[in-house]
Amino acid sequence: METKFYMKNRLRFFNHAEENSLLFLYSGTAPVKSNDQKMHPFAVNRNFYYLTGIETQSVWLVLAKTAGTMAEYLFIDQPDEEIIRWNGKMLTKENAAARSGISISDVHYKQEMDRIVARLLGDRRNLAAGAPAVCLSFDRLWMDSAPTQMEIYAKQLQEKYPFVQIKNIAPQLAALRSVKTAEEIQYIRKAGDVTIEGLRSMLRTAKPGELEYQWAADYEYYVARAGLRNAFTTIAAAGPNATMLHYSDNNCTANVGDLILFDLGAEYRNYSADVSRTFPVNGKFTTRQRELFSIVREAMDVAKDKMRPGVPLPESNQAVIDFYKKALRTAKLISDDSDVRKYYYHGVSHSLGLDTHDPCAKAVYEPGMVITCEPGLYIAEEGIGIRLENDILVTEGAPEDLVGNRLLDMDEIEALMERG
Ligand SMILES: [Mn+2]
Repeated sequence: METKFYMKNRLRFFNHAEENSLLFLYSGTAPVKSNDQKMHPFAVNRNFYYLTGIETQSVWLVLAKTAGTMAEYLFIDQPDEEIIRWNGKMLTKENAAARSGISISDVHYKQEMDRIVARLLGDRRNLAAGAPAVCLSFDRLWMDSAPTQMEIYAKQLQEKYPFVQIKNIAPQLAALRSVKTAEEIQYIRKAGDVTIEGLRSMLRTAKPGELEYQWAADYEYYVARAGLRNAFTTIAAAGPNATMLHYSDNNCTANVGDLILFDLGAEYRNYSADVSRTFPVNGKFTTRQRELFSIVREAMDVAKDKMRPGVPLPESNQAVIDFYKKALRTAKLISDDSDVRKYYYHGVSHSLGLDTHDPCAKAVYEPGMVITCEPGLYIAEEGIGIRLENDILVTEGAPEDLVGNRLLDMDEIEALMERG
């Protein structure tokens, strides 16, 4: 991604930011096991990354807006020879400036941060305009989990400067991130391409009687060789396991006669693909499996057709439910419309981007949104779970499917899985 992308994002954000405000974003820190160093995979805070392009842990971005001008600061750890000898190169002021487009004179070491923040707040203590607003991105997902570093920092600021007003800018960032640029769309498309190729590669090597994690490993081997990471834990669910939506134990045998459901996604430059496919373990669909697969496949088109500008978001899922009311009767699963939810118990779509479940601040579809389309059907009594998922770009006209029909055609799947 070019530096210009992050500069443009900061400018767009600045245009929405309130006058006389300071914004703080933090890149995050890698998790620690219990007695281990911070060496575990580090996932950068996506809002921070969106505005800086920097993927290093423990970096602060501070933006200050007054009288129509924006000042930008980065605070990084000071490179240390001892740490470099152990862990490799550290982010330098030069790299941070080059990556983000923030002037090198505004990139500082962290020990300077308190002094500079105090000065920025002092500069903005404009009596006419009132107290400065301090905006932070509060993006704690579960309210009963531990406070985030952002929340802890907000509390410290409030204690030290009781006159500031603390505000949450997560919604404004979500609004910006809801609509993708051409580069972002390219990255999601590329992630999807590698995901599909990984699945194709797996279908050539994985065998009936192997464990779910062995199938998953064949897929992940391809993704790793392509130089990509996985955006989330691979779901490989055979037979009845596929009726648990986020089953990821992946430790059961894939048996002849069962279907095996995969929900997975490679990540390219921090942009996620999210794809689901369902295959017959022994390479041949039964008549019943074909019947049910066709229903889910058709539901995908029904939902996708709603993903057009101006259509309220919930309508795509409602279209699937309405379609199932008829289709599941034909498949002899229901006799009452209200029973659809026994076999289909999730939503059909979510926003996709830097997060696999990207924040979305839109009520209707807009061109530039990238969303998933993932109808499913889960029949515990038959030991069958089917989910098919593609990534869709909303355009001015017809929705553009970034994954397309690859590995959705049952004849294509059977031909690929034919073992000589
Ligand atoms: Mn999904």
